[in-house]
Amino acid sequence: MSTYRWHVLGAGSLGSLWACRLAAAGVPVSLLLRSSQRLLQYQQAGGLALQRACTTEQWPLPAELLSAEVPISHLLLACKAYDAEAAALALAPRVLPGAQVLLLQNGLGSQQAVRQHLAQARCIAVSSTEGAFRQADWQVVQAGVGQNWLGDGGEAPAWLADLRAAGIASQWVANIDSRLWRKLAINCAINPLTVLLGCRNGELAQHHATLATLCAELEQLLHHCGQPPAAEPLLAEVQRVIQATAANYSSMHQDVQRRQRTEISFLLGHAMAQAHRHRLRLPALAALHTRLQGHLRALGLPVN
Ligand code: NAD
Ligand code: KPL
Repeated sequence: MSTYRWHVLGAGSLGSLWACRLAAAGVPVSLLLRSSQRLLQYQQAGGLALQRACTTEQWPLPAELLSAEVPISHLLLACKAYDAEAAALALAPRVLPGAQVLLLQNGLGSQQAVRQHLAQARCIAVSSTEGAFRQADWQVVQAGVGQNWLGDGGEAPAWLADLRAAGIASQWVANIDSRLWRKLAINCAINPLTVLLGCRNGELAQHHATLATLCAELEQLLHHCGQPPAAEPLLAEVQRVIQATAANYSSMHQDVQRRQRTEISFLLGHAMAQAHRHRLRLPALAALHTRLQGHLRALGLPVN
């Protein structure tokens, strides 16, 4: 039995998946919920339900508000990138010096914002290819097997073994920024196009010239941002991901389909902000960003 407790903020898809697997391995877990109303709903539901393979398990994990007073030594921040900074700010008074904080957000930009508010903690970024979705409130389905890469530039922590024992495929990497940049570049090439064309990932195989232009600009950006290993060879990797996920709708396409806010600011928006900072002209990416923002605006969705 672990002597520490993971607090999990965000009882959404990935947060619930991590929380249930940790609990199943005997690691103490508490959920952090955003309001008394959500807490009551959670209690009435009798906990989280996780569906994986052919089984559904009920996990009546303890839950508390962000404003509770229990100090936090291990925190899994499992909200969307656009909610991460506010969540970190709200939890900052509870986070102990030297606390371990895992940042599950896709893209880049939110991790830096969180670190500013949790300077007392060790913030570790995670790049995840796991898949989960919410069937209903408090009911999560594991959608496929994936991998998590974790790192902060330092040594691997001892609790990594507990993640693995819980069946959370976790690999410590020396250069997590390179992983995050590589994934961001792949997402920038694929996700906006799937939204604008209204298609599954596989249909992008018919848009080779567009992908080649976008990848060439993304490679330039990666070089200017000090990430040359993340740039090599991008187009081939994008084509591989398109083939491997041909039947899927990208996460951004799914967000738009559900009329939910996208993580655009932490993907293509972050890429454009970095290009601007480096005075780099990337016309195809800039046009894609403008078209995507126009598309979101027309649907009444946030453009950031
Ligand atoms: P989600 O929307 O399913 O869950 C996020 C949860 O955080 C929601 O329940 C929301 O209410 C909660 N939340 C937000 N702010 C909060 C606050 N202040 N207090 C308490 N709760 C708060 O999102 P998700 O799909 O789990 O994604 C989380 C991150 O992981 C995203 O950046 C996403 O891109 C990334 N990711 C997701 C998947 C996946 O399969 N779902 C895969 C890879 C990466
Ligand atoms: O990560 C993805 C996403 O949809 O966000 C890809 C790799 C593009 C798969 O759909």
